[in-house]
Order: sequence, then structure tokens, then C-alpha cells
Amino acid sequence: MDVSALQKARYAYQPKLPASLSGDVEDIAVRLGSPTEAISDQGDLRLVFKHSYGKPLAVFEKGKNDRINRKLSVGVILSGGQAPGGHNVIAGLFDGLKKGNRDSTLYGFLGGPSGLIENRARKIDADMMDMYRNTGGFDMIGSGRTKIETPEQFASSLETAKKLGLNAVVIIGGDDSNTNAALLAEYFIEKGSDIQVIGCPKTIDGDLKNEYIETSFGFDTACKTYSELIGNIERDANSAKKYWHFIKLMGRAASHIALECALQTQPNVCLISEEVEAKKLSLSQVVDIVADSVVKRAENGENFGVALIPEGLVEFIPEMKKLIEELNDVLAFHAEKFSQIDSFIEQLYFLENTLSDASVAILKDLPADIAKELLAERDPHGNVQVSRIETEKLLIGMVEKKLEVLKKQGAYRGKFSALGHFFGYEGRCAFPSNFDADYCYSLGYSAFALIASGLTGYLSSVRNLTAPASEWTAGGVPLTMMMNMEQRHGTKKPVIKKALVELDGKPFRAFAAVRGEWAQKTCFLFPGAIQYYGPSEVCDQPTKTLILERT
Ligand code: FBP
Repeated sequence: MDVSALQKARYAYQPKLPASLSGDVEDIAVRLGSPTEAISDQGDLRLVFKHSYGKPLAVFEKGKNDRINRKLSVGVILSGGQAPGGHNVIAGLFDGLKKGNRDSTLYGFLGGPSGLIENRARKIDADMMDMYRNTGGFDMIGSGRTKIETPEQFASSLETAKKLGLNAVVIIGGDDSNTNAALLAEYFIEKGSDIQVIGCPKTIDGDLKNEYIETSFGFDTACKTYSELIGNIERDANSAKKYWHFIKLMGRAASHIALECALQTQPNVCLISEEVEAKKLSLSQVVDIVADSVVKRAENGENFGVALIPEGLVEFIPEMKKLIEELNDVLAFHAEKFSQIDSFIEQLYFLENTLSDASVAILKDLPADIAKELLAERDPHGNVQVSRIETEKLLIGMVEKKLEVLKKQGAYRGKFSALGHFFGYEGRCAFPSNFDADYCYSLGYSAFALIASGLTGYLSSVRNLTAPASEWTAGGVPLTMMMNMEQRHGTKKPVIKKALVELDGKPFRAFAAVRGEWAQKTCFLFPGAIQYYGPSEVCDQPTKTLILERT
């Protein structure tokens, strides 16, 4: 296989490990804390997780571990959207397993959780592993969004794990996939099996975080990749001085990516969905925020600019949120009937009789393309596929209309020419930054140590991430500790709580303190491409979000 010069050079990169995981594996001892509680709904969760609720926190430290050299057989799954560093989680797991006992085996389940359900797996050997070290993508074994949901799927997952003689399954995924990991761990115990389940926190969206998970992997690289592109566009905008660029950024629910990219590039506008929801802003009020910056900059003769739009925005505008919730219910309860209706007009007619009047009015008012996307099939976890909704185009159209009105009133005399962009898939498979390469390798190695220590129902956790890697700490957080009960498809379900942007958090406050100036003046910052080689202050810096949150 042909590989690029950078890829060859990255093969040779040796990811850094926390001191507690470096050196001899026999010296990785586990310290367990006191029993833990879930963040809320403890009573309900105790009932769902009868055998696995409330485990203690686990921390690795130097000491003796006489279980670590056991011969183990482990299966690993990449679940959900791609995130830079996934291969390094597998590499950390692989190297840990082989250091513990060279006869240990690692299987990769193909195509995500369905690989476990349908027993599609391949053995990962050293040659295969070496071709994927420090590379982006999930192409080593593939990924998928299948949810392990039905009793049959749980049963066949156990059957596969038994057939392969596994000691453990590692699920590398986001909040939904790790909720699945918790349910699988519980199921295995309930069925009398001692097969362990360990999760690893993945998602570029950055919304799987809490006191114990400082960031999900992939967020760092994805934000740096988007920020490079945004910086390039800002420079183009400032050179040509004729376009407004509306850039939608991935982040299905939370606006962490948009916020981090704003901190890195200082655009004129960055909308934050969580703020829109908290202030109960209508769609037209959101449009006013952007139009206001366009007008003010035109007064300074600057008919150009950059606006960042979080992917999930529409779901946070209260009137749209209500519409989407009602649509989710209709699509869940009348799925079959609705799928048989071919034309969009007939779909609207059907919905007129099922949705509230207010929601029908909003749906009819939206451009047809946007309305059609809102009616499209949900992902297996019931989410609207917001990456397909062209919010940037919706806003361009609405800002244009608003400016026409202002022009007629004599309140705007500028020129408005806008271009839309969507940055999402461009960043999910980038070569992991040094931070993600090190973090992911450590997460995988820590997952091995959790398995070797006999633990199940844990999320691998590596902390103290703003310090040099040698000072990071590693361990495991009980999955039930991060859970609460939420309404899904009309019933209460256990889920890992999503971390949205906190409006009283330091990253948002840092942004809010300066955005007024950015809206009027040109304050662009050009961060450039991720650097893999060179001084540590250029190559190893974590995100601004992490630095602000941890200091
Ligand atoms: P995960 O939550 O699975 O990590 O995926 C995140 C994400 O990249 C979102 O930002 C985006 O909305 C979605 O995946 C796109 O999904 P798909 O890859 O199925 O188009």
C-alpha cells in the first residue's frame, strides 16, 4: 500500500503515556475508591443496573498487580462518527495486551456494534496494527451506528463474545454508545457471564465530558482542522473584501466545536445554540444578531465577514425544538404509515392532522429543502440528522431578506453577498494532533489495565490533560456514575448525560467578553495547520476550551 511521507513519519511517532502506565505493566496497580452514585435518578438507575450500579472510581498508580500478566482475549468496537485518534486507542489497547502477555489476542469487530451482534471480526496482529498507528480515520475495522437494543441483539452479542472466547469487549464511542456499553456490561453479569465491558470516550462534538472525563478524543484535532480552514477563509475574506462566509460546523447537539473554533479564529459572529435556547430566541431574533453585525461592519465600509453556526442550532430555537420533538414522536409512533407516503405535499397533509397548529405553521413557513430534511429518517438513536440540514443557507436567505427591509428603511446601505460552507467530514478523519495521538493511546492502554484488573462497566479515563503527558492520571469512571434518566421515544431511558456549553463556564465567558468587538471590527486570527514536529508550545497544546476550563 502506498503511503504519504507524513504517514510514514507518523508511524514512527511514539505516543506519550502517563507515568502511572509507563514502564513495566506488572507495576500498574489499581486503587479503588468508595461506591459512587449516578448524577440523578439514582433509584431508577439502581433498578436498571441491578448488578453494576455504583461501582467505585478506579485510579492507576505505581504498585504491584499480580493479575496483569493473564492471557486475555479482547474484542474492540469503533462506534458512531469517526474521530481522529481511534486507531491509537486500539494501538494502546493492543500494546498493553501484548506487554501483559504476548499470547493475548485482540479482535476488531467490523463495521461497529453490528460486528459484535453478527460475529464479524478479524484478529489484529502486529503488522496490521503498525499500518494504522497515529493515523486518522476508523478504516482499520470500520464503524457503524447500530444500537444494541433488542433482547435478540443482546443475546447474540453475548453469543459472539463467548464463541470468540473473549474476556472483554471495548466500545469506543460517544454518549449513546457508552450508554450501550453500560447496558451490555449489566446484561453480561445478569446472564452469569464474566465477560467485561469497558468504554472509551470518543466524539469530535466534545459533549461527552464531566468532572472525570475532561474531553472526548477527536475534539482537539477536529477543532484545529476546522480552525485552520476558517482562518484561511478569514484571510480570503479580508483580501477580497466582498463576501460574507456562513460556516456551519459539526456538533450535533452541543456548540463546543463552534465555541472552540471561535476562540481560535475570532470571527465576526459565532452563534451558540445553548445561549439561543437559554434566551428563548426566535429564528428571526437569531437572524437579527447576524444582520446587526453585517450592518455595523458595512457602516465601517467592510462588506465582508465570517459567521460560525453550530450544526445543532435549529434544535435549540424553542419553536423549532417543539416542532422537532413533535416530529420525532410522529416518526416514532407512525413510522410505517409515514414511510409509505411518497410525496412531500402528502406528508405535509398527514402532519397537518398530527402536529400542533403552531408547529404546522412553522413547518410550512420553512424553505421546502429544510422542511424535507426535518422529515428525513432519524439515526438509530432517534436523533435528527442535523448534518444534513442546511442551516447556513437558511440563515443566508433570512439575513438577505432582513437587509432588504433595513435598506428600504434607510438603515443599511452596504452590499451583501454571502457564501455557505459546512465543515464536518473534513475534520473527522484528520491525522490526530500530538495531543489526540497521546491521549488516545493512553485511553487504550488504560482500557487494557482496567480489563487486566478485572473491572467491568467502566469508561477509561485520562485526566490532568493540560499538564505534560507524563503528569496525566489514568483510571476508570463507573459508567452508571455519569447517567440519568431521559425521555426517549415516549419512555424514560437510562442515558449518559450530554455536556452542553455552560453559559457560566470560562470558555463561553471568555468569548462573550470580546464578541462585541469582533462583530464590528476585523479581529481575525489565523491559527494555520496542525504542527506535528517542532517546539512543544506549537505542537502539543490542548484546545483553548480545555485550558480555560482547567485553569
Ligand atoms: P458521534 O456523536 O457519533 O461521535 O458523531 C458526531 C458527528 O460527527 C456529528 O457531529 C454529526 O452530526 C454526525 O456525527 C454525523 O453523522 P454521520 O456520520 O452519520 O453523517
